[in-house]
Amino acid sequence: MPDGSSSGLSLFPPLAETRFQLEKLAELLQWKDAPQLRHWQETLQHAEARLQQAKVRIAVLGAVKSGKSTLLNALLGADRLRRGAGILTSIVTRVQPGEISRAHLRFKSKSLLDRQFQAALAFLQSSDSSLPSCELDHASERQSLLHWLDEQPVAEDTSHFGEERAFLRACLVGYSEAVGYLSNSTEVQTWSGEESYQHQAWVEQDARAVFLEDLLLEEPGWTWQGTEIADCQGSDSPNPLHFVQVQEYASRSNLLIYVISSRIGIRQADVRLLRNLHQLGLADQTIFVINLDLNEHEEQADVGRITEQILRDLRQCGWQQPHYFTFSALHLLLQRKLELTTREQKQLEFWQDHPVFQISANAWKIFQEELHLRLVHQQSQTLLAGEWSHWQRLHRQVSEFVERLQATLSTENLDWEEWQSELQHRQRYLRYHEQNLQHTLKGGEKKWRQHIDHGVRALFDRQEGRIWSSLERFLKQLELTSPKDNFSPNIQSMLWVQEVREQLLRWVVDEINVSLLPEIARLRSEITVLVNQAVEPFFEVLDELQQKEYQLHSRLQKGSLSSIESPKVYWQFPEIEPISFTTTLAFQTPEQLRSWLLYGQSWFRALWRKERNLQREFHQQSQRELKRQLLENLDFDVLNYQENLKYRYLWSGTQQLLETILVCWQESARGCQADLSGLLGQLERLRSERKQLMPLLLQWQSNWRELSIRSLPV
Ligand SMILES: Nc1nc2c(ncn2[C@@H]2O[C@H](COP(=O)(O)OP(=O)(O)OP(=O)(O)O)[C@@H](O)[C@H]2O)c(=O)[nH]1
Ligand SMILES: [Mg+2]
Repeated sequence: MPDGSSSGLSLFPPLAETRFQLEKLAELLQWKDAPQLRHWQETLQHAEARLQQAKVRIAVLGAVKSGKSTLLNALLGADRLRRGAGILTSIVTRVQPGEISRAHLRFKSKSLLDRQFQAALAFLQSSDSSLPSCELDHASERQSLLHWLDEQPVAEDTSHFGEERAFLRACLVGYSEAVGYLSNSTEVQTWSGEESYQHQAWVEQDARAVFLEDLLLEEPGWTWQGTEIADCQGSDSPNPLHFVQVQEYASRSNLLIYVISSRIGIRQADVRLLRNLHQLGLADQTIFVINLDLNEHEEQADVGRITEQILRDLRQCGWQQPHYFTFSALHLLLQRKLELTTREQKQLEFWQDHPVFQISANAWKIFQEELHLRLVHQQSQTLLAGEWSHWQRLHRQVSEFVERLQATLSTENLDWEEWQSELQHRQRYLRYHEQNLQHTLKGGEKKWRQHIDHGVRALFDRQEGRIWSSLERFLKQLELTSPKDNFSPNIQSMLWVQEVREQLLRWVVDEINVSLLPEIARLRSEITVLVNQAVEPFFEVLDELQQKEYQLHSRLQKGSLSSIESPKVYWQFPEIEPISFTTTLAFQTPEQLRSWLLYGQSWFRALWRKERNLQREFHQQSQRELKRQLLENLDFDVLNYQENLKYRYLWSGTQQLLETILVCWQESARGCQADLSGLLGQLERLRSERKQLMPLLLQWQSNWRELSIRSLPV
């Protein structure tokens, strides 16, 4: 049964209610097409669209089978994410709130898939020239390759290409089912309602998961608006790229929930990931869930013992006083889930009188409260501060508008001329400031661009930058393993290529990303602060103007609305997917591999003719050549990454930020030119109705004021 204790977090500020109240006002005044009201409604729509993008992110992390998906399901109150034995989570599965269940699956583009497929094929071809070539869209070629893979005995020295074999197989087996979703661009497939369960089949089988690039679920059970929670791959997943995806998602998250199974405790892979999170500066954002396996622990003392052990291990990883919760995710899921299988029913009954039951239930409650607090805090303090001020301005403007209207309706002889001239004065004043704002943004662009340029250049400087010094250290320490006795130079070359690729990947994850990702975050926040500082005075102009007007006309008591302190203008860097250093790096393309392979073969022939110390020479020369090739590739890839980071991420984000700021300023400026001239035609009618209208307006005002008081930032 759902316990209903997860209270939802509403979008902050309360846009939907604001829209509702504005509609009500239009109704009261029977004035649906008033330009001023329409302007405010549009302002709200824009804010809503921006807030749809802005997300507080929560990453659920942990080892394989620690219960990550189970915990997420417990939070949703339904079995929405596939859970069970084996490595199921092959892709970061993101969950956002939605009115009904929806699954959005983004498929790889045809060209990306082809590239990956041909690269894997090139590896295998090196080991066996009888391997047929294959274009994925040729059914007969697929069939013969699959046949070859099934029939060919796996020789000892080719067993190293297990990963490539598995990938090729998955592509071949799943292709006919996936082909409908593949095209030249990335395709998004959406399943709604009952159909949305189909997504589970796509993530749990390799023959389908290989075609996927991204998976987003909308779930009514996830009620925290403006947030996203992600079920990440296990820290000990055998696929090294999974670790990268987890690292990258975690580094963008505001909160991390690390799940540790009480049955298993902390494993070696956890230690690596935990240290990594620490280095990324995410320690304070991490909370731990010790997932109790109720079948394993008969009594409380046992739980205590295990908890102690886990805490000791966490201290080793850098958490002196970890924030942790101890409960059984499966138990809570079964309690909340609506339809139970007979087995689940039995399990639940069996646990009914379990001595640890109460500890688990209490911890769950506190866990949810903690989650709520942290999310609200994140939303109000950082993410939405700018939007909050924007909304607050609109709120004040509408109040002012209604008060003016009331004044107009209750005065018999209104001095329109005075009113008009005041409005014109305001318009001139704001136009002047708008021009200034635009000048400031134009002038700032050059400075900010330079700031980004310097920052990125400092990171990637060949002499002094951290990235190259780290890459050079990598190249220096790189040692190829000795060749096998019965080596075939073809296979040996490919094995070395693979070996180097894996080592490089690991190096980037453990040595480079841990400093690169925080540096990028720092650069992003520096730019954000600089831009905010530059535009702040312009928002102050708006606020001052309004404050003055507002105090003049306001009949509200001091101590209510006007005394509420708004947070400082704080516009956030927009949501753009960061560029991944790891996936930009070398040895991705089959061409590079092929050229290396050709090189290896010619070397072998040349050496063979000389017939001396073949193996050692081959080893040494290969190492030299591979390092040279790698360096060449790295030169190109790092430059490529650097440019993308600068232009496609930092600069493009800054431009978006500037656009948003300008639009918001203009919206607010227009909103405070509360132009009642459009009202002239309506005035006689409204005046004749004022006896009924005034009390209704008063009532409306009190609801309107209520909105603002309820939405105070925490
Ligand atoms: N007995 C018991 N089983 C549990 C508990 N939590 C999870 N399980 C089971 O353990 C299995 C693995 O749980 P998942 O939630 O799929 O684990 P995961 O961490 O998402 O695993 P991957 O996605 O493969 O990394 C599932 O069959 C769960 O039902 C628990 O507290 N007690
Ligand atoms: Mg899982």
